[in-house]
Amino acid sequence: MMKRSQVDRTRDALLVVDVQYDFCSGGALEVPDGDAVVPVINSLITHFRHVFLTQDAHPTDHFSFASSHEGREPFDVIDAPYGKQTLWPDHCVQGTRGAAFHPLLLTHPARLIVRKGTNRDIDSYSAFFENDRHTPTGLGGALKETGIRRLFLTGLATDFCVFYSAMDARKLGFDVALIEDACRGIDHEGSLESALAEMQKGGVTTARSKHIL
Ligand code: VGL
Ligand code: ZN
Repeated sequence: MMKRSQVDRTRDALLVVDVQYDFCSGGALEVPDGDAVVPVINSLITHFRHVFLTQDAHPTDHFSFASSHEGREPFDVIDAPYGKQTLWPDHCVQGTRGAAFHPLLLTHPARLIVRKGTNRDIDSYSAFFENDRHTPTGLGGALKETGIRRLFLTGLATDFCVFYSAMDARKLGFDVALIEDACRGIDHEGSLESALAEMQKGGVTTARSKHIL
């Protein structure tokens, strides 16, 4: 638990991961209670000068879609050239409603929106590196050039895109705090519990929105 602390408007950034229709209720890859993060994130956004958003944005025939692999079902795991890849229902297809941000999310204060998963042949969970764990999205450089030292992480899903973003941010040398009430997980076969345990081991601290506001 973090001590009550004020946000440092110069060095802290809020990272809002994938708060899009398809991860919210009625979406193609619905995260249980996903919509609940929206009012929490909106109240946080006004306290930060530096707000960064990510947007999952796949082409129609994306490699991570079960529909791109004959005889495969969502949540099957296959061997990709870059390692294991979980297969998903078609989601966040570029230019569709499912890829749009939740309509109530305050997106306008964001200084940068990072699209990821745009390359057909490789998935991208992390806001920083594609799933080959190597190809950068550019966000790390943008944060460093902006003088950011600490990241507050919010969004969907805690056990996939938020988790990989948090771990990569630590690798890049940022301090990272997960805002628990501003995230929700998919929680497939224990993925939420193991993600939380790994983040803790990796030096990601946790906070609740009321403690940082
Ligand atoms: C995500 C699975 C596939 C996420 C994105 O935002 O956590 N999960 N694409
Ligand atoms: Zn995706």
